[in-house]
Amino acid sequence: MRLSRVLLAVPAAALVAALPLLAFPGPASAAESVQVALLDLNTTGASGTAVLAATDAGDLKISIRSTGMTPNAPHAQHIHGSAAGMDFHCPTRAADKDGNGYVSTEEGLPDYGDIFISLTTTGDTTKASGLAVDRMPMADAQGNLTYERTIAAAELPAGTIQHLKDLHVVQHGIDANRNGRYDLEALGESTFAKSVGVNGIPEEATDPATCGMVTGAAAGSIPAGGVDTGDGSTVPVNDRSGLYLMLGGLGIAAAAVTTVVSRRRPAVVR
Ligand SMILES: [Cu+2]
Repeated sequence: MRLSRVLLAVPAAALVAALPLLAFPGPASAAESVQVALLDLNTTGASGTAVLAATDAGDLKISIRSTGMTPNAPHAQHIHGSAAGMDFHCPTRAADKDGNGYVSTEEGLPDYGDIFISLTTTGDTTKASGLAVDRMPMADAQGNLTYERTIAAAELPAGTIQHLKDLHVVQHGIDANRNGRYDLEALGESTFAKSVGVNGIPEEATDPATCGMVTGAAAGSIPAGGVDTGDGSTVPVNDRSGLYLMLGGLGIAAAAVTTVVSRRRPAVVR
């Protein structure tokens, strides 16, 4: 039985108690392990650390610990980029094309590239699960988010381990007006969701919170392909179908978030 399955099976209180011990067990015998500093992308105070460790069997173990995340809220998180080309990177504030003070999902896409792996807690990890927030990690009442999962080699996109350097981690979901939830008050509807015809999704739920690039000597290959020009041409329209599906899922999940939160809160507070 995999560790992740075991974790899901234990009581929530025990899980919370065990997480500090389990979050960063170290690279051990990993063939390759890289640490990623997750930096605050939208000045919300969120930050964190991710460790991507390739096992001898070619699996990828991902460990993430973040703070300053929207409390009691799900955070869609992904490995963005490509193993086939383009030197994607985390966006800077210059990516805020509409000047609303926040880099949105679609404003960041030309920089950080499309979803490469969805860092869900269970089940599918492809782009199709990019905004399956019912399977994304929840931040606790203090805004701490801990995530641990090993994705089997067979489930990884081709070239993942060899191209770790071309990839980076993005966590989504911000609370711009710090009222403790995703809503429409601060930033209105998600412009990205609206651009694909989905209305009513809070911008706060989709805006990226943190981004971290894989760096260092053990980070795999030299980036393949050319440097992204930032004009969006590296994100073909037909590649956004997955995101569209995810946003549909987010719409459903957004309605369920309040229920989920109220159900989880007692376990978290305790
Ligand atoms: Cu993402």
